[in-house]
Order: sequence, then structure tokens, then C-alpha cells
Amino acid sequence: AGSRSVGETVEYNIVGIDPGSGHMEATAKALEVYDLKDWNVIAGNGAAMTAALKRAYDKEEPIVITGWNPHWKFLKYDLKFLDDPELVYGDSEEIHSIGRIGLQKDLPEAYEIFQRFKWGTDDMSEIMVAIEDGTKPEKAAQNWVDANEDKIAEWTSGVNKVDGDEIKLVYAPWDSEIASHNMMKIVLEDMGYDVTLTAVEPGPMFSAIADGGADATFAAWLPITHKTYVEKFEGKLDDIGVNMVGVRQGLVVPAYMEDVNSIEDLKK
Ligand code: PBE
Repeated sequence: AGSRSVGETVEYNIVGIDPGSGHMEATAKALEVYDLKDWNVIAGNGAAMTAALKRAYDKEEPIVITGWNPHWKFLKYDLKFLDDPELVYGDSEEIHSIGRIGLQKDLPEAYEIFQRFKWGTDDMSEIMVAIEDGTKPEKAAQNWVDANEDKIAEWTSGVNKVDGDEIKLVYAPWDSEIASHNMMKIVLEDMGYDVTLTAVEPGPMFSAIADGGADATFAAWLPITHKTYVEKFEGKLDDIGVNMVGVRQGLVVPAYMEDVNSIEDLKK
């Protein structure tokens, strides 16, 4: 294998995820910016991507995926982000909580909680790993909630409970967002809300908030990942605040691919 290029060893394929995700848009751009003409990005979804990663990893075969952190794959496998000197995938990203216009007026208690909502990458990872290990998302989220009363009190203390007010949360079912939305569903239910959780594709996730069909999402990765959506719906989304800092997306390979450390190395 020594004389083969990285591209040859993986048939010039990058294993991507769902078509509307920020990952896919950024990766299409990366192929242009780094002049990777021979390369393709295979669309799929998060589960197909992690299945392909597991197959390759178990045999110590090369693979290039679109990846993000927090994600359980970084705890289960020894992986690395490829350097991105042109910052196509951004540097460090943040996850924002986004509401529909009018949410603060209509559901002020929930809005107050969303303004204060902030947690760490370790918190989200804990729920993600439990789910990957076979715990149901609702149960994994409940376990985290039960173990983190102090943290949740920072978001909810002094906020009045409500009596069955309906609230609709919407999210794209990436592993990270399955964790956060199941967690927030429980927090809101404990505050008296009747919560509907709906998983949709990324485009409909943003359009549902923009047209008022859904109340909030905690899945907006910015400033780069979901820039296009936020610009498309400018003026129709309420950017409530940052719920997590220090998150990252990019191209990811197993650490055993020792000669591949930068996206530029894919050209060799
Ligand atoms: N992700 C995880 C999403 C955002 C959250 C990086 C896979 C994406 O749109 O690419």
C-alpha cells in the first residue's frame, strides 16, 4: 500500500451524512477550495457514516468521514480532525438556541430557560455515549437530568412553572441533537410544559421555526455550519443564545492514518 495515494486507498470517497446538513455544504466547498477534483462525498446519514467508520476501524483500513465533536465516536475510537488551514469548516463553532419570532411573548417561562441554557461538551457526550451503548434516548437523557440537578437549577430557578402549555421543539436527528433535545424535553416537562419533539431534515428544521410551525431548536451550529440557513431566514429567527461553545466539525480520519494530517494531504 506504501506507494498508493490516500485517495486511491479510499477510492476518492469521503463518507458524508444527510444532504441538507452543514457538513455536506462545507465539504463540497472544501473540495473546491483544496482543489480535490477527483474526490466525491457520499451522502447518507449519521448511522451509515458511523457504521462505515466501524467497519474500517475494526480492520484498520483507511477511511475519511465528515465528523463533528461532541460525538461518541471520539470516545469509542482514536480519531483526528484533519487540519483545515483555509478554515472552510470554521475554527471553533458554537451551538445556538433559536426560537420563532414571538416566542418570548407567548412562552416567556420557556424563553427564560432557553436564555440561560448552557452546558458543556462533556455533558452532551455523556448522553450520546449512553445512547450508543444501547440506552434509549429518553432514558439516557433522564439519567443525565437526574444526575445534574444543580446545572438545571441554573436554567430554571425562579422561573414559574406552567400548567400544560404546549411547546414544539424541532431538531435534525444527528446524534448530538438527539441528546440535547431529549434532555431539554425532560427539563421542560418538569416545568409543566406539554412538549412535542419532532425530528426533521435540516432545511425543514429551520423553515419550521421561521414560519412559526415550531417554537424552538437547540441545533444551530454557527458561525459556519448553518450560516446558509440563518441567512436564508434572516429576520424570521430569534437567535436566543449560545448553549455550547468549543464544538467542531470537519474531515476526520482514524489516528492510524499517520501520514494524513491536513486536508491538503488528500491531494497527495
Ligand atoms: N453536524 C452536527 C450538523 C450540525 C450538528 C455537524 C453533523 C451539520 O449540519 O453538519
